[in-house]
Amino acid sequence: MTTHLSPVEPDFAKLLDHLARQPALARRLGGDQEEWSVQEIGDGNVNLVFAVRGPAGAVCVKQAPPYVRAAGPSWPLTPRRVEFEHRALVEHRRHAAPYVPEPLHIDPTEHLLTVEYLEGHRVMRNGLTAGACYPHFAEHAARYLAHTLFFTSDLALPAGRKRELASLFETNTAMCQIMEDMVFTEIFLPHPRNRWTSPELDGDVKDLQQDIELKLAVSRLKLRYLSSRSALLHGDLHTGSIMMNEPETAPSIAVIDQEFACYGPMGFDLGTLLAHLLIAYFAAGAHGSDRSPQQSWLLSAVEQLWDDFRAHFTRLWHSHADGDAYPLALFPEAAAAAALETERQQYLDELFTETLGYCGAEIIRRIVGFARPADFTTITDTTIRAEAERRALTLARSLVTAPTAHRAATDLTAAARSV
Ligand code: SR1
Ligand code: MG
Repeated sequence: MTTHLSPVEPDFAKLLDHLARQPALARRLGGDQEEWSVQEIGDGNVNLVFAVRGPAGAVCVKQAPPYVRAAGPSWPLTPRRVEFEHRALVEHRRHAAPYVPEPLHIDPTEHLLTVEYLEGHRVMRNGLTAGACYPHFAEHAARYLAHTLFFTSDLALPAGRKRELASLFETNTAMCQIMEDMVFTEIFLPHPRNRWTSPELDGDVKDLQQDIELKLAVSRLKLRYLSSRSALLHGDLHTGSIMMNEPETAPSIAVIDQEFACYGPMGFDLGTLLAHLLIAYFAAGAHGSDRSPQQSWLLSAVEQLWDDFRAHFTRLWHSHADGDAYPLALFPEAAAAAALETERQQYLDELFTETLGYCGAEIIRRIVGFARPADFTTITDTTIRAEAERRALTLARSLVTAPTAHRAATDLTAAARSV
C-alpha cells in the first residue's frame, strides 16, 4: 500500500523516508536517516517548504498540498504545480544556471520537489522590509531576465523547439488562472478575496472599480497574458521569489518558486519585478525611520534593472540570433542590417511599454487583492500606510493607462518620485 504525505499536517517521518529512498539525496545528506533533521521554512502563499539537514549537507523539499497554503483546504489547487516548477527550473537553468537552484528530484506521486539548499541566503522581501540595500541585485537580475527570456523566445529557438517547449507549459492552467483572476479581474469586482487598508482606502478602491479607462487597459494586458507565447516566464517574479546572497566576494541572487511558469509576454516578468521594487520604495517612505538611502538605491535599481536588461538582451540578439524570427539571411547588406537594428530597438521600446503596463497592474493588485506584500502590511499605522499605498496606486494607474508617457527608466523613477 502506498502511504502519501498528509496534505494537512506535515509528516516529517514520511518526508525523511522519502529522501532515504533516493540514493543520491541520501548521499547528499550523509550519515543515517536518524541523524537527519527537518524544519518547515516556507512563508509563501502556495506551498510547504522544508529544510532537511544531515551530517554531510542539506536539501530543500517543496510539497504542494492540494490547496493554497495561505488559504487552506477551502481553496483547492492542483498539486501538479510542482511538476511545472521542476520543468521551469530545468529550462531556465540551461540559460541562467548561476541564478536558478539545481533541481535534484521530482516525485509526481507525492508532489514533492527536492532542490539544492541555498545556504546563507535570505528572502529579498524580508531584507527590503528590514531596510536592506542590495547594490549588486540589479546587475544579476537583469542578466537572469535577459537570458531566461531571450533564450526561450523565437529570437533564439528554432520554431519546432519553441513550440515543443511552449506545449510543455501549456497546461499549467490552474496556476495561470490564479494570475488571470487575481491580477486582472477580481480586484475590479466586489470579490470576497479582496482586502485593502480599510476604511482609509475604501474610496480609492471604489474609484478604481468604476474606472472604465483603467479596466479597459487592464483587460488589454490580460488578453496579452492569455494569448502571448513570447518566452518562458517565471510567472511570479516578485521579491519573495528571490533569495539574496551578499557576501563581499561573490554577491548574487537565486530565483525560486517557479510554479506559475508559463509561456507569456516578457513584460509580465519584467513588470512584476519592477513593481515590487517600487512597492518597496513607497513602503520605505512610511516605515518610520529615515529610509532615504534605501529609497535612492531602490530607484537606482529600477533604472539599472531595465537599462542592463536592455543592453544584455540587445547583445544576445546580436550574438545568438539562432531562432526562426528575423532570419539574418533576409538582411545581408548594410542598409538591411541597419534597418534590422532599428527594428530591434523598436522591439525593446515596445517591450518597455508592455513592462510598464504589467508593472502598474501588479502594484494595484498587491494593494487591493488577496496577496498583499509585507512591505506594506508591516506598516502598523494605517493612516501612514494608506498614504504610501495611495501614492503607489496613483503611479500604477498612470503606468497602466498611459505607459507610453515613459520612454526611459529615468522617466519611470521621476514619476515615482513626483507622485
Ligand atoms: C493563491 S496564491 C496568491 C499569490 O501568491 C503568489 O505569490 C502569486 O503572486 C499569487 O498571485
Ligand atoms: Mg511564491
